[in-house]
Amino acid sequence: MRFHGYWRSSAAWRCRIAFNLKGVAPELVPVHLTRNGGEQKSAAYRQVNPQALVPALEVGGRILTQSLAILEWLDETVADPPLLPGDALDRAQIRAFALAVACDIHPLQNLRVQQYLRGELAQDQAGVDRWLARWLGDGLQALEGLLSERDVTPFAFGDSPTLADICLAPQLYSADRFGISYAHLPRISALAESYARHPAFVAAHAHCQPDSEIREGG
Ligand SMILES: N[C@@H](CCC(=O)N[C@@H](CS)C(=O)NCC(=O)O)C(=O)O
Repeated sequence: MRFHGYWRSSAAWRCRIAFNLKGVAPELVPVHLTRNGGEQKSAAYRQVNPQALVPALEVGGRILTQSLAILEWLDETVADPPLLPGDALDRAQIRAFALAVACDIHPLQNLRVQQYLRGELAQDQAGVDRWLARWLGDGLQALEGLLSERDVTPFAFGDSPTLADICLAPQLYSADRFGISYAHLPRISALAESYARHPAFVAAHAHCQPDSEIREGG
């Protein structure tokens, strides 16, 4: 199995958490998202993923793209621990939370979107920061709301991590990186503490990856 990823990619990070939880260790193929204009845009990488995005997973002579598709494939092929536990209603709520991050929040902060804001739309850093604060801020507030009826547990949907946590953890790193505070959101803040303690999440952290340009604590 070969995994095409980048240390700071939150979509690749989702997969890394799941690989760690499931005890799977694919070979890493680093794709540098900014060097030489972005290796993801090279002709060679577009053969792997025509979307020019990471992650991509080579497995069984095929290529899987889209982190959530990779995560569901992994969950279907390595049962324990389940990423989508519970009954059909539980699983729908976990998916909804994960999709809120992956479909509605993350795409608005993606590298190519920020590059477009800075380039074609000629926004300065203050303009980009306003964009990120608006969409990431609103998104995190909504995630807190999605959990508001639930008991406080170590993870978003119970005692063990699910697809929801896998999507949220890297998103919180991005929030920190872009200066978007979630200190006023008690459930999201408590989840951040759970992730900081869980070995699978710690090992998946951007700064712990072999291609990282920032070392732990850096
Ligand atoms: N929906 C995709 C998103 C993938 C994605 O946006 N990847 C980012 C890194 S997190 C990327 O490759 N960005 C490159 C770019 O914007 O040029 C997934 O979940 O896999």
